[in-house]
Amino acid sequence: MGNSVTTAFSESRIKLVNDYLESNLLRFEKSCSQRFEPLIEAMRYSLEGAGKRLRPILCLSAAEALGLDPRTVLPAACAMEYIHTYSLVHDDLPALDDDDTRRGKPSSHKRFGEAVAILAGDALLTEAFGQVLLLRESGRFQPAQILGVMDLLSHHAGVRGMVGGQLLDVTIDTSEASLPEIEFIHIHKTGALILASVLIPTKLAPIDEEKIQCFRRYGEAIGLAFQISDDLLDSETNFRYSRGPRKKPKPCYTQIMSPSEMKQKLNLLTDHAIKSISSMGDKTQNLVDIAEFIRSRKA
Ligand code: GRG
Repeated sequence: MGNSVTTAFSESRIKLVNDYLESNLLRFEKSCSQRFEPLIEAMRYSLEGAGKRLRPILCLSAAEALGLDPRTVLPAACAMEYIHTYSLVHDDLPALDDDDTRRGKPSSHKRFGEAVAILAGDALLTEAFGQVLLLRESGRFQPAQILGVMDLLSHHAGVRGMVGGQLLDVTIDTSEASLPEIEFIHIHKTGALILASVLIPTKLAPIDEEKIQCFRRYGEAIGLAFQISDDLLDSETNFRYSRGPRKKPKPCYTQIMSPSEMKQKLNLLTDHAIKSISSMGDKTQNLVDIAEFIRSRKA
């Protein structure tokens, strides 16, 4: 990586993540029966494409802010991309959102059929935990630290995090949704994985509780800010409507806030995120850049 990697979303940093993702797919190909190739092809298909790599980039940037070599946390950063990608594959299925496209191309079930798409999602989720175990390869981390990362991932991706939030997203009666309810859903459905990406390095470096809380406040604020920016982008294109079995609008900020109120909230959350890490010095610059990216993103 050398000194060329200076900004959060620089080409070389995205390449670092993409190369690592690809190297692990090649590992699977080498270590499993050729008969499982179609599964790896479907995993690769969904991992590739126009993904921003927000979660791995957050993890690398948080590691940097703590003085860790970002390369040492790549396995956990890529585990976050695995979990995020599985959630997109499953969310696109006819039983959920029934979306035909994802990351600029046909969604997984459109390309491979529902059965393979479900299994590719299952494989990405399961292998994410295998990826975390690869943290041991740098020789820098203790088993207890790696277990801490596992604990964080299961907490934020499962019942207490993204999957719990997704349950509410698909079952809530949106006509009665209040702001606290919509935020509760977003904090879990979208925010939890973003927060976990920021918190992973705190499990891998000596760090006091006060600093952990700074990272937590930052991660919570950008998690919600990201969802607001997503809803804002959607409101500029089309109203968010599920074609899936719900056949009704998804819970989103657009239902209860005007675009200018949403922009105001997005600004407040972004400012709060940046302030939360302001006492930690210039190693946090990439985290600041990511918050600014979320504030003004156009895609
Ligand atoms: C199916 C268990 C399960 C969960 C699905 C994340 C999610 C939960 C569904 C996706 C629906 C959605 C569009 C949510 C809005 C926020 C979001 C996560 C957008 C997609 O994330 P990006 O913009 O995607 O980071 P890329 O492709 O850039 O990685």
